[in-house]
Amino acid sequence: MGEQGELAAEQHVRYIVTAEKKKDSFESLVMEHLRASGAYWGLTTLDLLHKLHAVDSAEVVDWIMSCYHPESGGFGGNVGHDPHVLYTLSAVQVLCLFDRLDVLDVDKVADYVTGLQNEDGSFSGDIWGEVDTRFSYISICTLSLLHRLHKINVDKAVEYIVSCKNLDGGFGAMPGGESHAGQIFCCVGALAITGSLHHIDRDLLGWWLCERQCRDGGLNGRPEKLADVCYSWWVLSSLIMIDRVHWIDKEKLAKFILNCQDKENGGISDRPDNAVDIYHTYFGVAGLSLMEYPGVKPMDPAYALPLDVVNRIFLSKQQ
Ligand code: GRG
Repeated sequence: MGEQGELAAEQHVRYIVTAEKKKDSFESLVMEHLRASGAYWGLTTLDLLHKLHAVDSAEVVDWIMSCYHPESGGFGGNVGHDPHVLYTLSAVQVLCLFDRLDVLDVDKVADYVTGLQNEDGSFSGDIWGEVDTRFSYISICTLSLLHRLHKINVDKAVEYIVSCKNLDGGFGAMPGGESHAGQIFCCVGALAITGSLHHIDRDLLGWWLCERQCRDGGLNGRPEKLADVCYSWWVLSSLIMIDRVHWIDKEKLAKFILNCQDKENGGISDRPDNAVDIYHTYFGVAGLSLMEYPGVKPMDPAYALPLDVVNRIFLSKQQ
């Protein structure tokens, strides 16, 4: 592939809008079980590129609500799929993008999330009980966006996250779990939202995170692994939250992301010359947003939503 050049924003918008319509494609098949998250990735990318109006908001909101389970208060990843906190956050994030939280029974959704907190402060992802720091972040982020953080035991939630901190300054999926950039985003994000960042040794964690930059300029998720565009988000957002983002060579990282574009048909892949998908398209554009790339809206590193959307939620009247 030749020179990376600039962000092919128009092509990426076209790729996202048309990917949604290709119902029989390979991509829509692998996306079937996590379509609510796919909607969040695609729609946030459109918003970052100032093109959210390219989709029919009423249609999206109707579809999101068809994934809702009124008896539990949770959302499934697709119509007829079981509820899970991951898709509940994606649904709430999509509704935030369109400023349509009014369609929710906010307390019912908040009670679904609250009911998944365990005695030790951790969170399960659904009724089947898997515990992971991803679910701590997801629950805390969802409840905060709904102005319902007070419904959980925040002190216990924070205590559990801190118990997943490692000697290298990073965080894992559970106590003693290996540090991984994705889990670090979740733990740092949850601590940021709850005002608990003082539990982090910023220099130690910042050092571990900036060592994720590989020779090709891209970031990996843990030592000895290949760079992947998605870590541009997980690592940069964490570095921003602990105020150490200047330890990364932004120019080299931006080049790496831009080199992963399909400049003709749109979309971004995990690394140069691989097949594009909506997940890496989102995290590539989101990474560029965190580096203040021209023409891309700024993002909030903790809520993983455009900054203007987050400001609208927290500056508006409490529901
Ligand atoms: C709202 C942005 C947002 C997220 C919601 C689901 C979630 C919360 C966070 C997931 C964080 C996470 C664990 C990300 C990592 C995803 C990933 C690429 C895992 C791959 O792990 P390996 O071991 O890959 O297959 P490596 O790169 O380590 O070889």
